[in-house]
Amino acid sequence: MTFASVLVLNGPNLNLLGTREPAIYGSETLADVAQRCAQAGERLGLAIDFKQSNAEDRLIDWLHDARTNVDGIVINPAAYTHTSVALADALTAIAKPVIEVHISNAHKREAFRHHSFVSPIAEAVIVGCGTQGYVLALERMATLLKAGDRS
Ligand code: CA2
Repeated sequence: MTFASVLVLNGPNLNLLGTREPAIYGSETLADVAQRCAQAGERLGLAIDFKQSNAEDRLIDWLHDARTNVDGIVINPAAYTHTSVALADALTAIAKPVIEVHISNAHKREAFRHHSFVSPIAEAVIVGCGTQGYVLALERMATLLKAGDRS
């Protein structure tokens, strides 16, 4: 039984998760993360739509669809976090809560990863919690959507 729907959106190169750089991103694949999110969704009463694209325009089109299709958005914009005003504009156009997730702690890494165009739009930002960050984001999203508050 679900009470709300959440789009979990993943940006460029996250399809390579689990194949390289395990010291930074861990050893789970994106399919493993999708499964974790589906399980969390069942537990929390959220219908999860989990998607990934390497293409900025595709991510933006999905966000436009989300204006009418979903109640909240969890997004790991990957490198577009640091570069894309277009993605930030698309997120701004959606009057739904957004939670930003990063698997690694971007603030411990190169300076160019320290700025996010998405964070000013997000209700919350979860960084450096590994792939567990997605589950934490869904838990927070369930709280926000259930209570309709920001406590
Ligand atoms: O830590 C995160 O989740 C990031 O969003 C991941 C992005 C990076 O550009 C951000 O600064 C932080 C990179 C995703 C690429 O993921 C890969 C995973 C394994 C192998 C190669 C790439």
